[in-house]
Amino acid sequence: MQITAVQAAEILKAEDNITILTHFHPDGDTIGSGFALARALRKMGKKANVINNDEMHPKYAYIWKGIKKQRFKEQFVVAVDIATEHLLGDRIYEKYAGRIDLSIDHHPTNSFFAKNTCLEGNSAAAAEIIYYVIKALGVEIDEDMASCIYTGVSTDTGCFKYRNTTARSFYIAGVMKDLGADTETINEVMFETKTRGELELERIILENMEYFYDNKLAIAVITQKMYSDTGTTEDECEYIAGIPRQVAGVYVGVTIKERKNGTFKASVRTKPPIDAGKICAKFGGGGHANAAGCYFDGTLEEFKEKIKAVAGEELK
Ligand SMILES: [Mn+2]
Repeated sequence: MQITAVQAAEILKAEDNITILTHFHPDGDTIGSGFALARALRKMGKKANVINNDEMHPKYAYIWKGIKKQRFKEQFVVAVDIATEHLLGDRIYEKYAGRIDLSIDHHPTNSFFAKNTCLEGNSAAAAEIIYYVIKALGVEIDEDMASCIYTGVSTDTGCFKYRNTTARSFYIAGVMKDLGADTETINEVMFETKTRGELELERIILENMEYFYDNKLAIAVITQKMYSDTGTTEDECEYIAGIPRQVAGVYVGVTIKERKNGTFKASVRTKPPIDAGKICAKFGGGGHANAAGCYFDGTLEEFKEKIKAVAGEELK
């Protein structure tokens, strides 16, 4: 059933011994939302843990600072920032699929897998909804919770630069700042800091980037060898998908990544009026108007040629 943030809070008020699940390859929004909620529930005297399928990047460590796993017999399960159960990751999926009580999410593609779903498809981040849930719980938001929520909103909006950013995103960020969120440090860690390996990977990618159709299409390629040569991982380098579109005049920026199993994934970023989701749908993928993704089984050259052709149609 579709419910509001206030109704989600009413349900949570009546529950205890709560497990909060994040999505696999956890990002700032799913972790920030999960721990903000866990901190709020604990402040109410309830027991709550956040459980992840994959390890969380140490750059987010301030989010779980001071939080230790609690021992309890689980009675209620919440999923945050998760559109479908498969995004839980294999290990968590096996244990929790079919038994999630509450989903708090902002993906319009949410499959309503939970008993109750608090879905706001226009919300830039799940953390925005979490803010209203915590408010409705009646918990006073402390500095740590404020930093968690700010992290979710700022990372999912690319530091308030993406088109999903709304007045409400700025408003909530402002409230979090007032409540003590360490916005300077968070912005520096999330948006200003790169490892030498990441910069080296960027250099290799830029050297090999290809341009087509009067520079309206740019294609970058990342191979597994590039990750190993630079000591980087796919997870850390998600942001690289945004680089081809940064070039002035580029309407379609494509980043093709070789996966560990030898197949390929493309991240497509576009500027209006070009629809990234439409391009990726031709390959069985999907996403938003400005950012989407798809997979391909053939060779790199075949994939490049096909994407070039599909993008060419859109750019006509
Ligand atoms: Mn999100």
